[in-house]
Amino acid sequence: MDLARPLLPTDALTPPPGALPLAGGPLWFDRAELTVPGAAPRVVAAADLPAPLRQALAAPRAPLCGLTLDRPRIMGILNVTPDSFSDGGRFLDPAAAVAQARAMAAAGADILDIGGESTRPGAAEVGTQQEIDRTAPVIEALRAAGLTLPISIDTRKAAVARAALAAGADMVNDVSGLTHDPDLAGVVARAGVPVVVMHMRGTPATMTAQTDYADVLAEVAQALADRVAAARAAGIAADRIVIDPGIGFAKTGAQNLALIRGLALFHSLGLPLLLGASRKRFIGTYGGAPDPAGRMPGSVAVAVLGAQQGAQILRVHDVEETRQAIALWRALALGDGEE
Ligand code: HH2
Repeated sequence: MDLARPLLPTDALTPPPGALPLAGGPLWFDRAELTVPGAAPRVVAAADLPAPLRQALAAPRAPLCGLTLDRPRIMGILNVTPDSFSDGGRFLDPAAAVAQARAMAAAGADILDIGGESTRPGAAEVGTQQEIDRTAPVIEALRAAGLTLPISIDTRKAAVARAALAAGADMVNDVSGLTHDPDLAGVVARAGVPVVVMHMRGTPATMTAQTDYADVLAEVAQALADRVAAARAAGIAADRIVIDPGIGFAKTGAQNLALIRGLALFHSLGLPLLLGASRKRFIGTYGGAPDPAGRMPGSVAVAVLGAQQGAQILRVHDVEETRQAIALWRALALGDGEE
């Protein structure tokens, strides 16, 4: 497929003539690196891009669960698990989970992502009933407590998604990109809810051995385009699909860097883009932070770089720190909130 990586300025205050908006938002580009199969990449003026690519890059994205996507939205992570790599065991008690969810909402989260199964490298699969028992009561309790924020269920399983949606969740986040459970796409389609389609290879237990890519950016983009086509064939509306390159899922540290550096390429698919890098291993590797709990500063830096490349959703553990950093980036780069 043809792909183009818009070259985004760090100072986006004044668009020059001929600039196109990125995804209908405040960022813009007037040049892009165009990759056509069989030819070397070349930088072209935005006006010289093939019309379908121009349209995909520039068109506004549909709102997600009522949230406009003309600015980066913060998805706060809540893992109701004993073994998640960063917050495992802290929120297994439903009361602790509810308190953490409310704290993230107060800190400025736009969406909460609730998961009952760790998908860290090497993790074993959790039984369906156990995953439901961990997540559905927490979602129910949050709704009973009056929390109105959109809630996403982080699961690979149709039955878990069904229970979460019945309990009050609004969207589904599947790290397997609708490949793990053949029934999940149908559940999403029938419910008419948004879904995050993430890229990975293999399973959390096997993925670390599947990092053989000739061109990680192009291959992940093509694989995501294939999964989006499958989702649409299963009846999921195009304006309900979010894509995610899956940082750390069947990727080496260097491949994670390449994906984040070239992140804007994924706007070629014409869909909202989610970046999930928070506290992951590569942040420890490049930031000299062996303990996941000490990776907040590097995670915030990566979130800002993701926002600069137009990622519409940032999936993070540290909501307040990320919100503050993004607010400063918006003030500096876009003049947002200037008096
Ligand atoms: N990463 C994790 C889990 N779910 N979903 C999306 N869409 N994108 C991601 O990058 C992503 C995700 C892994 O992180 P975490 O939830 O913190 O850990 P664990 O899987 O150990 O629970």
